[in-house]
Amino acid sequence: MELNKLDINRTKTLIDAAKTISIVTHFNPDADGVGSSVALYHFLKRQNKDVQVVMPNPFPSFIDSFVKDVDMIYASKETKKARVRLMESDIIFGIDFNMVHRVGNHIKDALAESCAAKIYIDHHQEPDLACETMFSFPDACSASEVLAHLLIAISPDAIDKTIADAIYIGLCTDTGSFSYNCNNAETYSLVAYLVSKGVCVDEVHQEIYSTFSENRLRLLGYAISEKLKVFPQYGAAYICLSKEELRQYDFQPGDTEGLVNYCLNLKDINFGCLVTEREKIVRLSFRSKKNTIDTNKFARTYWNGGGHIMASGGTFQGKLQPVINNLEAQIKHLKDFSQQSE
Ligand SMILES: [Mn+2]
Repeated sequence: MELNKLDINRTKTLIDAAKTISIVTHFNPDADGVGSSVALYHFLKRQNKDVQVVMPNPFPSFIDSFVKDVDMIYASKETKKARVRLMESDIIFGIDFNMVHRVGNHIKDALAESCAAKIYIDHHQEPDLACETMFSFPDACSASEVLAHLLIAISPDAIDKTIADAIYIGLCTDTGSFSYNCNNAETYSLVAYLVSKGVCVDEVHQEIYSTFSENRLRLLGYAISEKLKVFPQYGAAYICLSKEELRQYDFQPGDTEGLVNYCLNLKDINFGCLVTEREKIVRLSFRSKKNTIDTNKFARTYWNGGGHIMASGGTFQGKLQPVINNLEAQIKHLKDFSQQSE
């Protein structure tokens, strides 16, 4: 990963001159967004900056133990405070998103309107952001990976155990425990470096993956045994969970994390989708096997979304049934999104 030297120097100069710095990641934050925010927070805090993480809304609880001693506000709870903070910042770091609206309705206008110098660190396709500086690497496995290279470039001794742990959870979760999007030897050199800084891989994995509630594990079993629908002729499968079903299993944010990947465990199934009905919105997650379907294009075309080629998402305002009808119709045209057809 070749970070632009001018961009690194500009970032360094901006940090040196700044007093008030905010860090923001996308709505429904994942471990990559939270981990990289936490890592950057500690890095800046050690330079005695006034730093705050403005989290759009709460993140899954399995991340909690990696978020210690971080000054954080939730825009979904303290909207006004979050907006004022963004408006009054000298720098805003935006991490793990490629479009302003991805930070959610509470703060997207404040982010767009703030006069702060904006520095973006991301790995999504086709970024569309007005900013001072952007470190956009769609080939990177995670935003955390990009951030790690930036921090080391700014200060070779930047990474201590706290920062290393936070970066590692981003690397590990965005690659499905190093099973996709990580064919770059450089990623493993970084992992080796993080381990040398004190990351205990066993402990982190237990913390992240072995913290299911009983309800979450039973929801997983129910989803696979009762709700998996397979379309062998189109190489597709999906799981759909209604509001009511989620309620039965006392759904908590993060409980369906990783569920969509089970569709791809099937032989000859290249495209998987998870549909979950939330309060006023239906959320869709798409996954594909390597060199098969471009889910980013699929999500952009049909579901007002996007993301990466092998992992993306979208949303629909409205009821569940039309979503299912449309999805099943779209599955019949999946070959239009196959990567070989280009
Ligand atoms: Mn990410």
